[in-house]
Amino acid sequence: MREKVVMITGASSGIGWAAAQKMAEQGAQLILCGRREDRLKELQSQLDTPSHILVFDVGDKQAVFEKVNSLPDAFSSVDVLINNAGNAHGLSPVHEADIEDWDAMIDSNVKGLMYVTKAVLPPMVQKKQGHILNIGSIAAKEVYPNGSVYCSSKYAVDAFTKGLRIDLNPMGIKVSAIHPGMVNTEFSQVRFKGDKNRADGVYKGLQPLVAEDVAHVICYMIQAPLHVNLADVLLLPNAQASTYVAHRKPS
Ligand code: 8X3
Repeated sequence: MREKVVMITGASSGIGWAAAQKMAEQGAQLILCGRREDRLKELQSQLDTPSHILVFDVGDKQAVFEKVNSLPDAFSSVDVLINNAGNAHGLSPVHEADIEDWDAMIDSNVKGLMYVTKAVLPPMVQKKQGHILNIGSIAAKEVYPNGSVYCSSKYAVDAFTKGLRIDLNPMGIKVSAIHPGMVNTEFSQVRFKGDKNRADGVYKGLQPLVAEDVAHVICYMIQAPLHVNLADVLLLPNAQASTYVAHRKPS
């Protein structure tokens, strides 16, 4: 990991933040991307390795390419891209859902992930080396009630990951995805628009993953030998068997 340039989108909170901390411990040089500059600066101040901040919204195509193309020389050739930015907005049946929520999810989870990947790829293709690691979800594997568009966005991430792996196979560029189940981050609060009670209810009676658990596995995936690709990792809390089945202790 030492000397590697690792770019993380959505680094201003949750899994992205924890991944940045873990990579820094391993000596990686980091490009911290997000929309909240103050949060990225706070993260940067805690890190003990060289880092560079890029403030942009992954769904803003022009900004993605401008920012990636503006990277200083020391950071301009990304070795590992962690496509983490994305979120869920709302949990409603199709006929009741807010169409703005759909746009937000498709723009960041799908189009944003694709834009950032395309922007970062040229030096990887030239070097014939690199690693793209996408943060998917159990929602990329199973569709659940009221999650049609969020699940669609994550199924798209899964399909894009598989297609990218095929396209980049001749160049030896690694492409993988990690699909977490329940992780206690800001995720549910964003999904339920700040309704903390509803968000807390998601994890009631069980021990969910925390961001550091996911970051730990991401680090492991990145540090696998060059000839090894942990291509498709489903990461669940032990209490969760599927999107439908989770063992909760009565309160
Ligand atoms: C987050 C996991 O089950 O809420 O992607 O969709 S879930």
